[in-house]
Amino acid sequence: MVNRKVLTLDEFTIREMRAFPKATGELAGLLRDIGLAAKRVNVEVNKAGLVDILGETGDVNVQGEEVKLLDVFANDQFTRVLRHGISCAGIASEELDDFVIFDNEISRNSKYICMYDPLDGSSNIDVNVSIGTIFSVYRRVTETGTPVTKKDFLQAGNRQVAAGYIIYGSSTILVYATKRGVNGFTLDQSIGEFCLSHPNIKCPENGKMYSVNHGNYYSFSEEIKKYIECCQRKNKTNGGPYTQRYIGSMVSDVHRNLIRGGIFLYPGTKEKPKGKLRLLYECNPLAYMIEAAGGKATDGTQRILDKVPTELHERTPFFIGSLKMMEELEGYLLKVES
Ligand code: AHM
Ligand code: MG
Repeated sequence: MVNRKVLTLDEFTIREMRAFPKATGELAGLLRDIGLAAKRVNVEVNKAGLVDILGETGDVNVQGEEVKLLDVFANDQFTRVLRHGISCAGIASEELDDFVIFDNEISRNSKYICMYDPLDGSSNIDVNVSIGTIFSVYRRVTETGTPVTKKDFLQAGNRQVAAGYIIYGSSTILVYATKRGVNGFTLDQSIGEFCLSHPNIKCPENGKMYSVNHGNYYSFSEEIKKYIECCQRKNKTNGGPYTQRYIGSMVSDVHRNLIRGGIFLYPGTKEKPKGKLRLLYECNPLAYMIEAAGGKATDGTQRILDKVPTELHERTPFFIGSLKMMEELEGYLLKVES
């Protein structure tokens, strides 16, 4: 029997839209499209162990079908669904060198653009560890009716209209934020709908978990090393030592920290001062979400959302998490060694 107390993603976004008398429904449509693409990716992620979908792009599987890497498949699904939807004028993806213009009558007249990392945590794909899609939505700055340009994509994160992620894990969950708050929807596989399961998510002010790649320890700055030692020490004021958790899929690490409280760090190293993570596809959407939930995200010197990007695939050091833990980290980052 269907539980009518449970709101589906569509019902929820339409209700939210009604709070804005001038809303056209385009954002609700865009989120519905993202939900649809996510369901398709979910199906493939779930059967990744059964069919040979992990081979090289271009291989032919036993059914004689062309095999696609899951991240290529995910990118294709999101791009295709948004191209055929009515709410998106163009996209940029971590998988593609350049942005894509949806140059048809309906798309040209759409007011939103979308950016995504179609499958974050790619090193975990073939070992059954949670992976996810991260997305972000902006209002275009060019005139509707014309093709989108690079300017539409190189906007600061503080101009996001919505951002979210889908995690294909022990269950599949879609979490998205607007300025009205952060809400999570778990996929009910039996009816194929995302259902509201985590309403109004708030990130705990404090937490006990820290996530960092310890393998990079000797390449970190002295400030970061000192902060990590602080995480490991017994400490009455912060409840330390903290517990270390690092999945290697940032989207899953940040999701856990969002729900339970915690901090995630991907600092720059001596060899790679800007670190590994991409500002537009990974850091901005997660920063927008954590702020909407009461947390904080910086690059070590400034708020992530205030960074003005100059290129699509720009990287940035990234620190994100519970407010008090971020403040504690900042105390260390300001202590510059002489
Ligand atoms: P990806 O988009 O290719 O998966 O790369 C991003 C991922 C993050 O999800 C994760 O936190 C990080 O890379 C792990 O990198 P490392 O192995 O250097 O710690
Ligand atoms: Mg990624």
